[in-house]
Amino acid sequence: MSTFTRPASMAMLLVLLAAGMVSADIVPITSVQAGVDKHTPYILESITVGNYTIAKDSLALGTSTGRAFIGSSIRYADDFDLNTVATRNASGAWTVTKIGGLDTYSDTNGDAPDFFVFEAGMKDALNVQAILADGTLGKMITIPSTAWGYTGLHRRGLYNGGQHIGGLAFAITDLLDAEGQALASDAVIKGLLFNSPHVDPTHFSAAMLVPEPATLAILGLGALVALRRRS
Ligand SMILES: [Ca+2]
Ligand SMILES: [Ca+2]
Repeated sequence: MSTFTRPASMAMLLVLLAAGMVSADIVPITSVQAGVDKHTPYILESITVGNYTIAKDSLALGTSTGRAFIGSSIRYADDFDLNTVATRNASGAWTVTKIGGLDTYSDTNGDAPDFFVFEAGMKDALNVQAILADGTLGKMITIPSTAWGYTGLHRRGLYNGGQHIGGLAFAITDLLDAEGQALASDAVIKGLLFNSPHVDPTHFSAAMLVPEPATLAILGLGALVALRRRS
């Protein structure tokens, strides 16, 4: 009997480990502020994930490349309108780099999620790889289609018309390096590669907290004081 139970419990342990690896901080987006009275355009104002809310001011867009269906463009993922969709049909990989216009991206908000993705239909799994600082790829993680959280909005228009728009969030530490180890919280990456040929993105952004002008002024004042003291 033990010959049967041991492989079975090993298999269960592996399943639990695998599940823990991909779902630790990958969470549905629980609500959004976008558009007025659910009318288009659905201009995103803020995203809420559990008890964390991030405003548009702290969200940076990236530059998307990849294929989308004729009449739709992958760059529609790079605006704040949740109704613009990049319709995709076995379109291959979708890459996002130049987040916030910068060559590299790193965490700015501690344990809070860093990346926010929205999709029309909420039925597509999301396979994600980090594009590491040296341009190589990290190991892929698969986010199941059950991770999408419903925004309460549905896509209006020709492509994906009527489909529910869902969102999910994850952190840089959910991504893996080339050996399959989770990235450190201070990891520096170039961007993300979504190896999901059918996912229909309506928006992608990343948390990028910039110091407020008041903070900058205080920092500037501090530097000035330090210089005066030195002279
Ligand atoms: Ca973070
Ligand atoms: Ca879809």
